[in-house]
Amino acid sequence: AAGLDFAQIEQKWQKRWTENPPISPLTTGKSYYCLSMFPYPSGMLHMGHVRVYTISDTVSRFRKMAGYNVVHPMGWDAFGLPAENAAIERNIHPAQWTHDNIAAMKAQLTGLSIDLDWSREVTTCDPNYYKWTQYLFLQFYKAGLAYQKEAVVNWDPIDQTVLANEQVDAEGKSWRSGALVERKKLRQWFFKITDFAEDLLNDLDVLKHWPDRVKQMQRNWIVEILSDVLVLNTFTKDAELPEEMKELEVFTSRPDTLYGVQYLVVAPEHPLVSPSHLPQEHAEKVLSFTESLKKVQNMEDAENSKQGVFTGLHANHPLTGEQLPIYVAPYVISDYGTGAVMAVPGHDKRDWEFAKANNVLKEIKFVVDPVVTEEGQAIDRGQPYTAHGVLNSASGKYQGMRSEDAIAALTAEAQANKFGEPAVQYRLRDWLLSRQRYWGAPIPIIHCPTCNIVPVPEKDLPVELPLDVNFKGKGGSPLQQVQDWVNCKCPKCNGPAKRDTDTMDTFVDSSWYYMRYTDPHNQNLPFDYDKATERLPVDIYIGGVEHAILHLLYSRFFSKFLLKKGFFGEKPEATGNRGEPFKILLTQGMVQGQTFKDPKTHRFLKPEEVDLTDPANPKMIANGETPLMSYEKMSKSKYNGTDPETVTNRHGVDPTRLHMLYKAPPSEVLEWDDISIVGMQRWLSKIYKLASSIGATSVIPTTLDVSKMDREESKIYRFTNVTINQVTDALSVSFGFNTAISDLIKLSNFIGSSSVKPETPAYRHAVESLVKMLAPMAPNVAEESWEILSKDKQSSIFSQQWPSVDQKALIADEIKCVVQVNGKTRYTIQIPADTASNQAQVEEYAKQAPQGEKWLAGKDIHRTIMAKGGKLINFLVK
Ligand code: ANZ
Ligand code: ZN
Repeated sequence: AAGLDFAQIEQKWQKRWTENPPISPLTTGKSYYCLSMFPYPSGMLHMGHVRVYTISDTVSRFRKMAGYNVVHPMGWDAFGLPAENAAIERNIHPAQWTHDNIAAMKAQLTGLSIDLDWSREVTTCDPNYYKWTQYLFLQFYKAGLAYQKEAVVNWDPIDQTVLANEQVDAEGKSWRSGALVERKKLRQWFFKITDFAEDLLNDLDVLKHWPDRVKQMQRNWIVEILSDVLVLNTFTKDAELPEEMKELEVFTSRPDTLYGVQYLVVAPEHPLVSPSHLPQEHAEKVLSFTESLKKVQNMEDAENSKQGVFTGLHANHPLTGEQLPIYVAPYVISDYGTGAVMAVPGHDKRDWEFAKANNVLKEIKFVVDPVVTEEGQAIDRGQPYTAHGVLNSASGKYQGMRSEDAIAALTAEAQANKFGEPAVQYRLRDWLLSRQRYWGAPIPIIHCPTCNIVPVPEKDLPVELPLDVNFKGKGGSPLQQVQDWVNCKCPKCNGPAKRDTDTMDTFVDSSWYYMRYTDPHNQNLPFDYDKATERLPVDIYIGGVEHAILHLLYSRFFSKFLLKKGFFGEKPEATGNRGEPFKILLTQGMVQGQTFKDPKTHRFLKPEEVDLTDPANPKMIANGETPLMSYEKMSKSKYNGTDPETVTNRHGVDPTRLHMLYKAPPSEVLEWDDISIVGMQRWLSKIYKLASSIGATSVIPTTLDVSKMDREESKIYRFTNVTINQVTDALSVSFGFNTAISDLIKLSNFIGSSSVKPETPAYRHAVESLVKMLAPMAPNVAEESWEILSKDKQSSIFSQQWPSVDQKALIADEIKCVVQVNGKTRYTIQIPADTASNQAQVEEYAKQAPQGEKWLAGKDIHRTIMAKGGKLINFLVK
């Protein structure tokens, strides 16, 4: 490629920056927290990483030059399944595997010239980090926000172990044993994130600088469509129900079927199902039924079963007053809706099956009919009619109404008569955080036969992972087999007890890492109050849209909780922020790879099967035919992956970074090919040449005065200022890095074709500003060029102040133009200087001016004469 030896320049500067980090100008006294999502240490950066870290590096370097005290940290989301798999498959300890990968990726990041604050590095699998993850778990526990309950898990019956969803294949089989995975109930730990559902929903409105799409995804995750919750009155002759039990809330999406309700069903876990509430003669039977369900191995079977028993309780139908029996059955799920349903066997399949199986009804009611029934054609009553339709004579005054209208009408009636209301249905479930796996932060809980659940005292944290474990053993988590770790003393009664052998979901680790970065070496607390308050919220968070839901939601939950608990405060600028952790969210689009397919067989072609000598005209090597070409998500099976190191070795780091930023705006898909990187290489060489051509001979006066410049100088000075204005906006507000680059290309072209003498301050100002603005995106070539431009050879471009805009130079250069009509001066106008030679344009300005209406509108202009270089224009009218 043309000119520069990129590899040599990169090595030179990466070495110097490491030995002697440039000192930022720090002129604003303000802090800026630039965060990119920390990677999983898989061992290799991929192109998506290159994109996200190039963006955050650009923002961070720009902010430093603009005088901010910037934090741009990096760390490792280092717990998780792949490390454990490596242990099983390759006999290498997860800790070793992880640390080797971190070392490799750290070198790769440095190789990409990403300027990171390594003194703040955090690694989630380091006991110094997970000690505080455990500490935070205990804070949630003490606040009643971490609790245990039974939950359904994927169970491998051969390996006797719990599987993550990702370990179950599409056919529902275990990735390891191949056994058909069962769904089994086990005691699991949960975070009560649902307590924060309302705040997590409403506070999305605080997030003015988040993409609407992400906010909508969060909204949809937290809350579902408005449905109707109807409240029905329960009553019983035999038992005295406490006040709060006298109303039974059912959740229904079909209020139009209200007249068809024939009984009610509650979930086995419903509070109504308690011996003290049930009539004596039923209590025993109900309890032995609910007990029997706890022993069920496969929950799906129970949910699908039609089993159930009568509770002995009744409720009044809110419209007909009819007494409806209340049943308990596992087909009603406890944590969905209100855990109780109004059963409409005529229109709901599950209710129908339950009624038939338990023989609970003499006759099934039908209240909704299909809209079009041909005369005389009988409706099939051998099955429930589940679709919307038209209400029949069984629905009283609603007869003839369509379901859609009846839903609204019955909801209104329920509201008016206070037996029901439309409600927000939270979709959000509590967060199941325990994992039956080794490579995670142990849950700091001890189970004692006498004291039950005992939190590990804070002074005993961290509960360290034992290193000597057998990964290939069968039956539960490897931790369960480490007897001398599992067996411990109860901190309360000192008796023999056992540690909880579950570890935490890795999303727990990543829900607070950005807080730890504010004070990563704190030995006494997760982070210091003042340090966190000073830095939070994060100013900009950059990462993949695949984390738009869970990671961001969990982080918001942690941040809100910790603010509430006083772990940090809100600095004055953050008032009203309501503990939101991330001010600006920039979700970067996917990097897609160039994909080739055989046009006949649609088989993916390997790189060695395609001839790319003429990149615009690919050929299949086998037969010379043109392959099908598309851009698709990079994957091994499509042979369309690109390895960052190969790209940077071939084309240079700076050209790769620029190409990445230039090809698409950050949030859009980037179709990666390296055909045009050569354009970036040439441009960088051109900038280097511009710098070389003026060297370090002259110095820019501290103030440049546009009014004292000659015409050409003022032109280049204005152009430079307009560019500074646009590029500054792109790097601080719009994040349109692609337009910033095209503005800089225009500036370099303008300089290249300008007739201004290189010795003039205006010319030097243009070149220096160009190089400074290039620096955040192409740091190596900018620094190399700066070494030439600067008299002080020790000074780094990253210690320079970001170019400021001279407002005077932004005002367009204008001249006064006298307008005459038939030789008589009538008015004057201001016109842009660079249009003064364009007669048609000046005529337009004159006509459009306010006085043009009076003097020129409707007149028959037969000739126009322009004189004095646009300073006078004479209209000859009849
Ligand atoms: C009466 C009815 C009549 C229903 C009808 C359906 C059809 P979606 O739309 O998926 O949210 N339901 C409510 N809570 C339940 C629970 N905890 N466990 C099991 N089922 C439950 O489902 C809402 C419907 O699912 C509700 O509307 C309720 O049955 C049932 F012709 O109420 B429906
Ligand atoms: Zn005890």
